[in-house]
Amino acid sequence: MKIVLISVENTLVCFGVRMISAVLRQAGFNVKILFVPKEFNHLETEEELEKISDWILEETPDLLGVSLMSSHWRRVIGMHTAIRSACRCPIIWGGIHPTISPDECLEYADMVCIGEGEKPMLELVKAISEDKDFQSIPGIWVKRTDGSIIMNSPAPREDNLSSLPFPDHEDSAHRIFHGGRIQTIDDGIWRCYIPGFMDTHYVMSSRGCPHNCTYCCNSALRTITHGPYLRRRSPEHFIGEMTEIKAKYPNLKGFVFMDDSFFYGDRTWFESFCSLYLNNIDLPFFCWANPIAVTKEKIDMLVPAGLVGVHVGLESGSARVSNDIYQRKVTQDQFYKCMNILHENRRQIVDIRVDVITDNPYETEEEVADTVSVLSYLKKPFFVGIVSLIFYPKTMLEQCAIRDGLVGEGNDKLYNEEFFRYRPTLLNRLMRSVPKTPGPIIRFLLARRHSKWGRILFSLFYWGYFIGIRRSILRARRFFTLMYLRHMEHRMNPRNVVTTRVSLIDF
Ligand code: B12
Ligand code: SF4
Repeated sequence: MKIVLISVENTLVCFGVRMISAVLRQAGFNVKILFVPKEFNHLETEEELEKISDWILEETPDLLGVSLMSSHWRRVIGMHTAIRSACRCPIIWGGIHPTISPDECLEYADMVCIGEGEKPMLELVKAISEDKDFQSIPGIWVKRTDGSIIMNSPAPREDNLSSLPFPDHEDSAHRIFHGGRIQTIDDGIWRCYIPGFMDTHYVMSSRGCPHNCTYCCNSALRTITHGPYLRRRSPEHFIGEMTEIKAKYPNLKGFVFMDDSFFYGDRTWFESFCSLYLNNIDLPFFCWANPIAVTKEKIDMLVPAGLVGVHVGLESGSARVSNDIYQRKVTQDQFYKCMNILHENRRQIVDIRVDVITDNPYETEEEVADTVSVLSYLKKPFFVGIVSLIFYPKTMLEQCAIRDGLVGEGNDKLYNEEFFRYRPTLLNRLMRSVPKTPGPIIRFLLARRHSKWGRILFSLFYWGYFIGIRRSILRARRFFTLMYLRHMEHRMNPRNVVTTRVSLIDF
């Protein structure tokens, strides 16, 4: 039996399809993954869709699986329509969006997988390959030919993550739609789709999160399936995966731990992880953290092991928004304490990033100003990641927004909003300027933002700052171009120093 899995994410991280593929492959099935990465909100052209469906037709799969998040909705609909007319095999959708909005997905797909898909998908594939009934598998909803839906009970979450195989990185069985055609994935292509700036690899040691923030899908996910929610792999299992990856990609420069909050767990887990990591991996790593979980004890263990980057969420500097609207339960004191611990280790932790949510209709202008103010008191250096609030389906906050008439029910427009494109308001711009500007200047501008002169001053400052940044980028680009030219010249003619000098003058 042949299975083709499709991921439309704009990176090659794709844990979901890689896990499904690994489990099926371990059971001896023939699986291929097709990655179709694309910029946010860019739809496939007719010609591209034709190439994708032609490839699927050639592969003649017996089952086709598609993985999607809510923001992929429009693209997946387009792709589904093209594929459906070319290929008659059953199509199953899985991932976060089918999990939280199965009815909507079943208007298109034949089946959807709700929640974690390793067990349900394996049972489904076995049933289809043995020609058995596959309509009552827990975790899978099936659309009958008359359009009615069989809603099977959810499958329990996998309680022992260490019993699962490692995500599938068998590049020879994977294809990518890149440069207008379907091709195998080489080193160069890998690099194009790494989210970040260096040759890092993404891994996860846990699933779930102990918190329940109202804007986050964890608030929806924990109610949909049952079983323990926050689970962690054993340090040995996690290190085993990284050891394989390190051996496979010799140019690897580091790892990014994508756990919802890497810092949860007991002391023994961290002790064992750190010693194994140092002995077997010994590369820099980055992770995400909820400020409450960051303690001096853990930082003191993780820094010598290679911790170089931590992303923490402030989300809002207003206590009302943080507690009542987002239910974050992180006090300002806890946040500052976490930032101080990170700052004490700034020589090793070179990438400290604070995430903030803006453009929230439940937040007043004064409350956004509170966020800017909190940021302005933080010790530098740090980066700030500003994202626009998106009401993701079935989250607690989306339910409030529907109740308050801020979004219509089933309104797919909100899936297409871009997370990183925040509004160009004065406060958002001020927020963005914080890491590069002394705190007193930020607070001076903040206090005068309502007066005409304050706004003029801010414009002068912002555009000066902005132009300043652009100038530095241009300078850096010139510098690297020059270095590259010198390198090439030297390779072509090692003795020719004169032309190098000429290039220097040119620049
Ligand atoms: C790691 C991660 C990323 C990584 C990797 C994503 C990935 N798919 O691997 C990166 C950094 C690339 C990423 C990017 C984004 N992410 Co993200 N991400 C996560 C995170 C923290 C973990 C997801 C994960 O890998 N879990 C582990 C794997 C194994 O689980 P899984 O993907 O759910 O897959 C399982 C099941 O869903 C199912 N399954 C999945 N696919 C399929 C397919 C088939 C056929 C079947 C049968 C089953 C199946 O089985 C899998 C194994 O059990 C989640 C938070 C969370 N709690 O889920 C957010 C989350 C998924 N991300 C989110 C968002 C919004 C984004 C971005 C849109 C943000 C942005 N604007 O940049 C981008 C989108 C990227 C793009 N343009 O395509 C939202 C999604 C909300 C929604 N309703 O869609 C989440 C839920 C966080 C949140 N805000 O609540 N993300
Ligand atoms: S701490 Fe982060 S991952 Fe956990 S529920 Fe809150 S937003 Fe989601």
